[in-house]
Amino acid sequence: MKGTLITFEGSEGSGKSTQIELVRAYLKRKKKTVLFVREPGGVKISEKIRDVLLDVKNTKMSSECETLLYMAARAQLVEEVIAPVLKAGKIVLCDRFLDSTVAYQGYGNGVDVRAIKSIGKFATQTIKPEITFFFDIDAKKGLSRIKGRAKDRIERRALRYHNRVRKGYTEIARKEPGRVKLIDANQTKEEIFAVVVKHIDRLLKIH
Ligand code: T5A
Repeated sequence: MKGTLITFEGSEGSGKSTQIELVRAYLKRKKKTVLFVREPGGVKISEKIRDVLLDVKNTKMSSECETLLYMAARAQLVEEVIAPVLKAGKIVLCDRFLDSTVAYQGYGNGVDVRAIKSIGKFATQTIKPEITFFFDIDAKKGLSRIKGRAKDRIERRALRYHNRVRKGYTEIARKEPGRVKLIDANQTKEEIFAVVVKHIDRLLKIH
């Protein structure tokens, strides 16, 4: 792949969407062509799967079904958008990717992580991010940042679930320090962006 995939990860309220917006605006100023997508979603079929996944009425969804639906949404997004855009040599910013399934369904829900990685290779066509930002925040603090919003099916889960998700992300970052940049999300938006932009500049050779 000629292009560059950059992913943004973190638990609820970690501020990754905020940072993506800042990165998008920054790269636009630098005259870079950037495509932004989110997971689950980003294309019509995947947005429909997103509705099923996040619907609070789907209380009976099994962990296996949940895992496969996240993967199905990802497979469609990769095929329709991510793979062709990367082949064309462009930059893709993705709000969540395979690491989310490892953290939320694997560490959070106890689904076999090896199975997730194996199905993940199939769903992503073995595409991996060049760099992944993991915005690390205490789960309780993150949830308090979004307490004014209507909670979706995943956000409604108990604090101990969100603590396991955070632990999962920490493990992912520990195992792949070259790709995954652990960033303390307990700083101001500007302080966090200053760290992020240094990595972006180095990766994309922006001077
Ligand atoms: N999921 C997803 C899985 O379980 N498995 C998977 O494989 C995938 C792909 C998606 C849900 O699906 C789950 C994870 C999620 O639960 P979503 O609606 O897309 O749901 O939600 P999120 O991805 O969690 O994204 P959000 O936009 O809701 O939250 P963010 O990105 O964490 O946070 P953000 O930037 O919106 O900020 C939250 C609040 O904090 C403030 C912001 O202004 C905002 O009010 N804020 C800060 N406040 C203080 N200091 C800072 N530094 C701040 N930065 C932001």
